[in-house]
Amino acid sequence: CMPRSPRARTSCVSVIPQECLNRQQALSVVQQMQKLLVAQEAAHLQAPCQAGVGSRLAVPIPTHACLSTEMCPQLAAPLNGRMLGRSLRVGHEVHFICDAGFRLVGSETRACRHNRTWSGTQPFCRSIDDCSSNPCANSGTCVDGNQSYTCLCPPGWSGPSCQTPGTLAPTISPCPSNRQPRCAEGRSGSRRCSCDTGFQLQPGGVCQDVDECQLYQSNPQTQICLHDCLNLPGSYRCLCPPGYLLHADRNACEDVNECAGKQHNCSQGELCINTFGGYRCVHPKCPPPRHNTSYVKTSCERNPCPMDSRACHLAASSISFHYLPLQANRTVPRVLFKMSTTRFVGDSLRFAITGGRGQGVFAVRRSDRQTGELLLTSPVAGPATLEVELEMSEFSHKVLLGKHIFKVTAFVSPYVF
Ligand SMILES: [Ca+2]
Ligand SMILES: [Ca+2]
Repeated sequence: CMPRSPRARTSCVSVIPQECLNRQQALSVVQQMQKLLVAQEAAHLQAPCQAGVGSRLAVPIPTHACLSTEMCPQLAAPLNGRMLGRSLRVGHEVHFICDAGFRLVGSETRACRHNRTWSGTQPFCRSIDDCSSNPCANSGTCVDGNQSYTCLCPPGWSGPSCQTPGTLAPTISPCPSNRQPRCAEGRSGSRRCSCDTGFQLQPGGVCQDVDECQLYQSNPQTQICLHDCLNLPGSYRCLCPPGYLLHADRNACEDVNECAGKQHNCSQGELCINTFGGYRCVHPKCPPPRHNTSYVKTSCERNPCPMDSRACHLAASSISFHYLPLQANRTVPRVLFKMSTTRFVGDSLRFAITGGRGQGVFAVRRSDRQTGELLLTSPVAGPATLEVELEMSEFSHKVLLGKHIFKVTAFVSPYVF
């Protein structure tokens, strides 16, 4: 019942939490309904015997329902929803409901007809589009989540709705943080007052909002939000930086996969690489032809060498590109990447770092006879882009048979998530 849109929050729609059903209450109502329905059905199914011998039931049961043992085909509950009612007999009904965050499209109720077919059509549950109200200001991009949305803000704007100029600064809610308590007179004439959840009774007799952010957020042991916390009257809300969605647990931040959701602006020839908190457009390129050596444009495999070209035989037989998204300050040592050969004909493999700008934090080592691995050896504070070039050389009786080059790029997030 908290206003979902931050704009609604600033316009101060006062919703008293007690008037609304929380998740547990709503679930309990649904369960009660289900029980009622099962009980009714059971009564209905027993009725034919009584009706058949001249029952004196006050409510007449239609003959076809009493006598019919004919059934309709089994129905399935919709994905992200449930089916209430289990009887498939003629004259019976089943009902469909969707989970929170979804709305039903199609028939809410279906009845088993005389011709043993169901009325209506099979419904399905469609996710409620949280972006339909265009909640992001200043040309922010809205990303639909599970009962929530995230605004991806353009440069110069931040905040949950891209309404804050500059860096992320929680908006100060103009809603009053004080409320009147609810009081009742006791028999002895004593007066007892209490406050809504999220408020605390003050000596002056008013209910004052508990600032959960101030109380818990500054201490890593009690931190309630993974990133930022916004205090609200009676509650609080966790905020995530642009490029992240608030997780369903309401306190963690989840990276938005812009590449999967087509929320990127990479051009046709570019590859979209999802990173923590963003994405990159990359364009891996094979080396241009040189010294009788050329590479297949699409896979960077070396073309066959002219017989007499020593330079070509010494050049790498393949060059591959690898992009690794990484969170900031990961614990080390950490294996980032493994390399091996499928066509091992020599007697030994050697692995080495041969270039790149991130050698200081990387190391290579052999993990088994045919595999080498790239290790991160010290934590990296983001944001950073680290590049490293690795070489795997294959030898037979100390004679070089061939070598493969791996160009690895790590995109490190500004955050630890
Ligand atoms: Ca609060
Ligand atoms: Ca991302």
